[in-house]
Amino acid sequence: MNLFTKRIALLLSILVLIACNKETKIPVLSFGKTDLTAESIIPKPLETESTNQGFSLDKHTTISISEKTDDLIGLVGFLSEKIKSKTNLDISLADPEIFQKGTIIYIEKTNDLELKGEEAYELNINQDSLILSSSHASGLFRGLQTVRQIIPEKSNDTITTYKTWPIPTGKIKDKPQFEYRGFMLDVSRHFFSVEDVKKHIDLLAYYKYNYLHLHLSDDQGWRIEIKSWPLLTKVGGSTEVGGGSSGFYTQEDYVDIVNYAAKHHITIIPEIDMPGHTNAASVSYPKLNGNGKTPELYTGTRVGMSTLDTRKDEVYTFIDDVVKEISAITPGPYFHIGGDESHVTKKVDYNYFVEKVEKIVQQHGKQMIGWDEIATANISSSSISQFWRSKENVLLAVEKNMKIILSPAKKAYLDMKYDKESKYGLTWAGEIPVDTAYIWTPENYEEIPTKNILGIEAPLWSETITNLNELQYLAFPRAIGYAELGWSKRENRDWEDYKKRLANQTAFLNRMNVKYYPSSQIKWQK
Ligand code: TNX
Repeated sequence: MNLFTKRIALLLSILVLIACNKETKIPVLSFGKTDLTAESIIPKPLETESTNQGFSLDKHTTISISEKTDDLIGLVGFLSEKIKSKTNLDISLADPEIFQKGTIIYIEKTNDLELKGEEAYELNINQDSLILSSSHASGLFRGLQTVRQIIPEKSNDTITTYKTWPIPTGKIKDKPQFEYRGFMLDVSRHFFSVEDVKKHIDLLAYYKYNYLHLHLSDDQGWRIEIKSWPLLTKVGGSTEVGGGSSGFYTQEDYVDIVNYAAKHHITIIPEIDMPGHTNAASVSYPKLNGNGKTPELYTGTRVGMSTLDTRKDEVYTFIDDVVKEISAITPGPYFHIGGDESHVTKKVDYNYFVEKVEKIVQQHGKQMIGWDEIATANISSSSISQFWRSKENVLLAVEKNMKIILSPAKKAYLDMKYDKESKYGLTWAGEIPVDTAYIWTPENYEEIPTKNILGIEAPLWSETITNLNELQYLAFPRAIGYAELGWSKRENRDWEDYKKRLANQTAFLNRMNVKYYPSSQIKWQK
């Protein structure tokens, strides 16, 4: 190219640029009357107001952010991926230099919100902009789940020449009532792979869970690599309920889960159950054993027959190593020591043990959680009691000014059968149909003062389930209800209203290939 043609080319490109700049906004599309308050959002937001118009999500929509930090860029990636999988639209981060002619999703970090708290968020949806605001990435992440839930399943193909997904306009102000909304998965009785756990995390995130408690050891299996005690997984992780070979997480696997959960603003809580539920540990290292029998691998489902030797120094060296190695790869604040059903540990030995282990956990920088029995020991108010069965124990914890996680078996145990038709599950705490799981008030349970309640957790013990489909059968739909109990205020919860919103989850659950229990209490939408 000579100088003259170069000049012409330059001039032409400037002309093209000017022409582009003259490009105007696409006029807002007008949809029929919408109603944001009628959307099937779960958990139900704190406050919702409708303005009855539509924001068009379509091929011209772009996303903008208030700051170019890794946090926010990560959120944009998450949202684009989810929009793509629901609508097949490619929506990405807008270049601020370039004029945006379509609707805009704006994700903003700001301290100017009326609602306080890291998980609080606001959504302002207008015809041409959808603005999501929070003071923290976790609030933005929770808000994005709401956005995902209000994108229509089907596009509107009649309003213009291209497909549009009209989102109802209005305003949502939202925050959780409890800071702790947990799910527990027992990977000991039956092992679940890293891939399965990740798939489960995807679902928990959609319903705004923020903790995943992994029950990593029990009589039947030790499931996490401890480098200084290698036989734990080699021997103790070799089988499971019903026999056959099983598995365990290497520390790398565990870190992979922790990081995947963190991307979904979910914190992992590791549990090593002790001094009971320790047969797998004692088979691996018989010197730990305290029940006087020769330990052998166990593939049955009885409980309460094993114990560590609570009066042996080596046992505490062992626990120190285990807590140290796991704590080092656990960014969250908690370490769960189990502590349940130690039927063959003398009461005095049990209390002595829990007091010593509490110190070990604290030395490794973690806060101790234990099942409700731990409150019989002389422990600090910073430790947390998880209520599963004994009101007496939980009131002891309240006396000690401890915080309580509510998992009452007769209401919140996901391993209980739904009803007579249930294929999997146990019945010792009763049958828990979908309505029973939902209709109770954690904010006012037994005589526990509300101020002591950290939140709720739904445990899924795995004696009767062996794979992801079976896990999902027991977990869904009940886990969706527990998400709402943890997040939404009592005055916003109503079974009749919830039932309809739950029925509308089918499209999502089917898209995610979730094998939920199709309870006849719900009129599932086809
Ligand atoms: C009781 S709940 C247990 C578990 C069993 C579960 C079965 C608790 C702290 N201990 O070891 O798996 O019942 O429902």
